[in-house]
Amino acid sequence: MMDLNLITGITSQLEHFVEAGVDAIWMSPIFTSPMVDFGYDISDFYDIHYEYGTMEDFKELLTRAHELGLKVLLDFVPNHASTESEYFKKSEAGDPEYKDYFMWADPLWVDPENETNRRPPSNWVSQFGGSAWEWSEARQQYYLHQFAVVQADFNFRNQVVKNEMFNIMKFWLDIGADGFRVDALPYLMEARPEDHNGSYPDDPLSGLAQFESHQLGYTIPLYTKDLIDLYPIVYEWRDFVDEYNKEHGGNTRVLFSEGYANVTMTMLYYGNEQGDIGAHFPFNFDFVTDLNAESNARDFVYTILRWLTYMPYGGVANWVFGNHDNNRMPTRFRHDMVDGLNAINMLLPGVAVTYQGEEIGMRDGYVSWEDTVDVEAINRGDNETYMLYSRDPARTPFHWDDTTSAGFSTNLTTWLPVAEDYTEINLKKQMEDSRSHFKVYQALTKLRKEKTLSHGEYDIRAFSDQSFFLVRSLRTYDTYVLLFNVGLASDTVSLSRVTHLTLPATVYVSSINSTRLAGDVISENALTLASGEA
Ligand code: TEU
Repeated sequence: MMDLNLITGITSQLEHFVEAGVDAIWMSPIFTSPMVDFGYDISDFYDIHYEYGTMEDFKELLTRAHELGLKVLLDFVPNHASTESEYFKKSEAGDPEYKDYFMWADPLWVDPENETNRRPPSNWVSQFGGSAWEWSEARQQYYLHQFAVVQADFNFRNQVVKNEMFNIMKFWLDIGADGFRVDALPYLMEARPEDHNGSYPDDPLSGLAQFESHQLGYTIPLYTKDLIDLYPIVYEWRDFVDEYNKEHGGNTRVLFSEGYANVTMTMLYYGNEQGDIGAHFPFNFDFVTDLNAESNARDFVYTILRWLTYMPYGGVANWVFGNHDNNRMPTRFRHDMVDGLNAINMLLPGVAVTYQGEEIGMRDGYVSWEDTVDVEAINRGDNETYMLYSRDPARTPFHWDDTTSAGFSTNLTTWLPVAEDYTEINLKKQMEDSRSHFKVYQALTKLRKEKTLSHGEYDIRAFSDQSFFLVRSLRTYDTYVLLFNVGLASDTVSLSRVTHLTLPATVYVSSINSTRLAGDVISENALTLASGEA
């Protein structure tokens, strides 16, 4: 067998995406990096990380993907650069061109008796724990890092930095990337001393801080997150991508924005009422942050409708069920909800986003403290508490089959250990089994191509605390109905309450824990759904 690296490995398996019915893939960062934060600490924005492959390998991946009709999106990480980057090294050394590339600031206070006793410019905290300010001996100033110490925040009030971001985007679009998932946008801008009597304002302490008399880690990020001046930057990026599309043909290059924020701030990534346009869509994390195994049917309906209600007119919705930062979908919900959740994802209007493994119902892997590599878990946890923070369990290798390391590698040792259940849950088995999560997933991605599902109206309502329905209809085309019992007991529902539904109806897709099969005919008005059945 040919020796494969990460990139040629993906190229060799691109048919999986075609088989699964996927149209586009997003790769987390593949750029040169010391790999402190899974490649989100980029030291060269213009090159491929050596362990992952070469530029030639990546070009080959693009060619093959495009031949197969797949789009390839890259991760664009504008908020910060690795302290190993040339940008940072030159900035720290005071090179005039790079001097203001990052958020440098003098200490707020220095002990006149002992100069090593100094206080950072504000109480701002890093997402990964501890102060967001780090002292540089070389420069005798603090720099800001909203994530790891080695991820220095760019200064977005510096036009040179803003220009450089266009250069980076252009570079990868020229190579053939189809667009970007844009990382950590809420953190792009911070409050300026100029607007706060000359010094960086402290974030207010949360209630918890006063009770536990903790200074760090219990603040409300008022001055470091969701600042209103970050959105125009996103609108400029969209203009850039539109312009690029115009010049190079095709109207298909896209921007998806990543940021956890409340619904109002999130919707601003789409654009504003003044007519500025931003991301093609901001990731919708509601299924990740607001729903879980405890949620009832009304919570599902309410949460789904919130996005659809707040979304600006003409916007494209999207649904995210997991990613590399959160526990896997079957682990946060219940194992028997996998097919029902994939069905909502596919049948709701808008873009369906699948984190690798959701198509086969992969669960979190077990990663011991010794094997933990996630910087957040290491910084914030210890050998007892790390699991509260660790993102590693969702990052263990994909299960291709039941051979060594689940077919991910021919090595017995992989970068994170393979989850133990790989002999039970793997793609090969699910392709062979007559009924499987993967087969359900395939049926759903095929069904999505129906005009009703791509263009139709929707209605969604709870039958009870346990079950809800989603209807998609379009004039004289077929109507599609999803019934889902998210509760723990069986539930009998009355189909007469489902709008647009004419009985009898044909079952198109059913979950592996449904008693019904595709092709079955449903005519009963009192229909009993088992727990988790869709
Ligand atoms: O995450 C951005 C983000 O908002 C994080 O706070 C996220 O909520 C956190 O990782 C949860 O534990 C992006 C990337 O997806 C993440 O992997 C990176 O670590 C982070 O940016 C820094 O680049």
